[in-house]
Amino acid sequence: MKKFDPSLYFITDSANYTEEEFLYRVEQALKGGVTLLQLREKNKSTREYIGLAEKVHAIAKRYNVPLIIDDRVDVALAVDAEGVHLGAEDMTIAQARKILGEEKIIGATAKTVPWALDVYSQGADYLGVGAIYPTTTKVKTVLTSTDTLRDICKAVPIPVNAIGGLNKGNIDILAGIPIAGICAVSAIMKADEPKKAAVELKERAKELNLI
Ligand code: TZP
Ligand code: MG
Repeated sequence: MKKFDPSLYFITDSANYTEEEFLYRVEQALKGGVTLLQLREKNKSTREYIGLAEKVHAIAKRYNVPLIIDDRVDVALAVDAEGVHLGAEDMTIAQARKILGEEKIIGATAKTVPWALDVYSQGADYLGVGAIYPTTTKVKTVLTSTDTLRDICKAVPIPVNAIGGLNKGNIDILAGIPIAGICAVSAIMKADEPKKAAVELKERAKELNLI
């Protein structure tokens, strides 16, 4: 069975960076203790997505951190990434599981308890739930209350991560909710020092007993 640690889940956004700067930031985040990494690209051609995924995967492997590809089962297969993350507009979890087999990690977005139960029953390995706070990252989403987040955590036996606008200054809102980890894009990606940002976010999450 695949093993993964979702406690500090860094989701990338390459927009506004040269490839060199982007890869540098990703590596710095890994140095800072990110435990799971998602490559999230919305505007690249398939070939560009695969090209970047190969480079990111090579770096992630050096830190023993699994690489999850957003949206695209084909891209994940092409680079032999450790998994995919799928939302409401992507292939279903059941379809992806059929294609990828049992060893790959399949993450799902869920914003309600019935939705969480549905994707869990289809074979999802973890859930991303949010947005907890408004986000500046380009995404089609709505806010999810911390009550719903708590209910989802209690409803499914798989790891549940909180996502959306989270940073070291506001994750205290999650205290006492049995999440498995924190997902962050901007708090790490756009930080002056992504390594320091990852270290500090992890420290704060630990202080609050979130991870
Ligand atoms: N799904 C819900 S919110 C979000 C996604 C992909 C973006 C989170 O980005 P940030 O910058 O951590 O708010
Ligand atoms: Mg998606």
